[in-house]
Amino acid sequence: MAAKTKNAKFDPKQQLAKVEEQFQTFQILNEEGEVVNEAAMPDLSDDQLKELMRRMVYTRVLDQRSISLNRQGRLGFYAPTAGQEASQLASQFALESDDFILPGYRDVPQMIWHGLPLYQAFLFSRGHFHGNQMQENLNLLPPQIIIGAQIIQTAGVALGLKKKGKKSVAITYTGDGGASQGDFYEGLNFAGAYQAPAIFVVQNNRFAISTPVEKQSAAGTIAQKAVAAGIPGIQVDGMDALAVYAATRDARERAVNGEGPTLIETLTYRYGPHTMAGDDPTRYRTSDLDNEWEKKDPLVRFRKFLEKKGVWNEEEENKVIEEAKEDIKNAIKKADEQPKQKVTDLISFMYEELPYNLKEQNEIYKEKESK
Ligand SMILES: Cc1ncc(C[n+]2csc(CCOP(=O)(O)OP(=O)(O)O)c2C)c(N)n1
Ligand SMILES: [Mg+2]
Repeated sequence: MAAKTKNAKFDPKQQLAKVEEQFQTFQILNEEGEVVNEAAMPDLSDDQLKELMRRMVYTRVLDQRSISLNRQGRLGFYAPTAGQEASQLASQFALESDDFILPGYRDVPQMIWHGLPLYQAFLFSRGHFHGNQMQENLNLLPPQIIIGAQIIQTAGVALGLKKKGKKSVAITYTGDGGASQGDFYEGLNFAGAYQAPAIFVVQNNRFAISTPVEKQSAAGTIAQKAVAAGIPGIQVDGMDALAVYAATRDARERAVNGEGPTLIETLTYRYGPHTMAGDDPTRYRTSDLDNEWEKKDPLVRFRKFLEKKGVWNEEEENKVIEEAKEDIKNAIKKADEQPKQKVTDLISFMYEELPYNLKEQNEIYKEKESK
């Protein structure tokens, strides 16, 4: 018979419950646009609050227009963003321009507000390489299509910033599905070990294409996955722009002060399909669930808050909608005017010096393209 030990009473249920109770959802604005957490209110001026609203309204229009441009065959790959505006834009709003963003395919809005010209976002959608050619001073990497691959890269970019003594951070975005990838754990662990100034945002929109988050993981929250990496993690109401901003700003401050990385889980929802490639959300989501989340809408909530403060009104909003439509029209025109991409461009952009086999191919394509 095994000897009884005095202190070995181990209660696995208690252990998990104790971890999970530390990851209550952080919220500042409730669904009615009322402040429910005054102490956590971020220090934003009225002009800054309006600017954040402007970006959310603009981005909602961009999403609607992108979907219809895609249907007309004028855009290519497109992953809808409506519903995720607070999660995407309020986190980007907490950054400085020298911070690096390593986005996923759904994160084009953050890239635009970090400085990517709109016509280049459209070129990215069309698979044109110029969409991924960032201007020298633009701290953006191209959107990653391979799920989770940018997590490890972010740990590396952040470590590089630290080694160079920069007071800036690397931030990355992935989804609930991305948090199931091996790369996710490696990236968090590495960034924790080196106390790299990284922010890992998991936009938990509850589905990885058609797979619900409950089937992805036994963990009660994604935020708690930070614990095993020895870094702070927080679950945020991702439909609440102020909470997302505050959590990201705090994470940034800790990172630049040498206190290492943070994992932020934003609870959000995508109203549209996964991408415009043809999935049908009605086959994996109920209309009850859609309705439940649409009631939490980030624009509605923030609008109510700003209107009560007397800094936003319908006229203001209509101005933004018109401005967005005009910008989109001009950007599509500019994208249309770009020269078609050539195979020789792709080859020469990839290498400083061409390997012999590509030299041969380059010559063949040069010949073809000259005709
Ligand atoms: C490594 C890898 N596996 C599978 C895919 C195919 N795929 C594309 S998107 C996606 C779901 C991702 O879901 P999630 O991480 O929750 O992000 P969301 O699209 O919801 O924003 C999958 C499985 C991929 N692109 N890369
Ligand atoms: Mg998802």
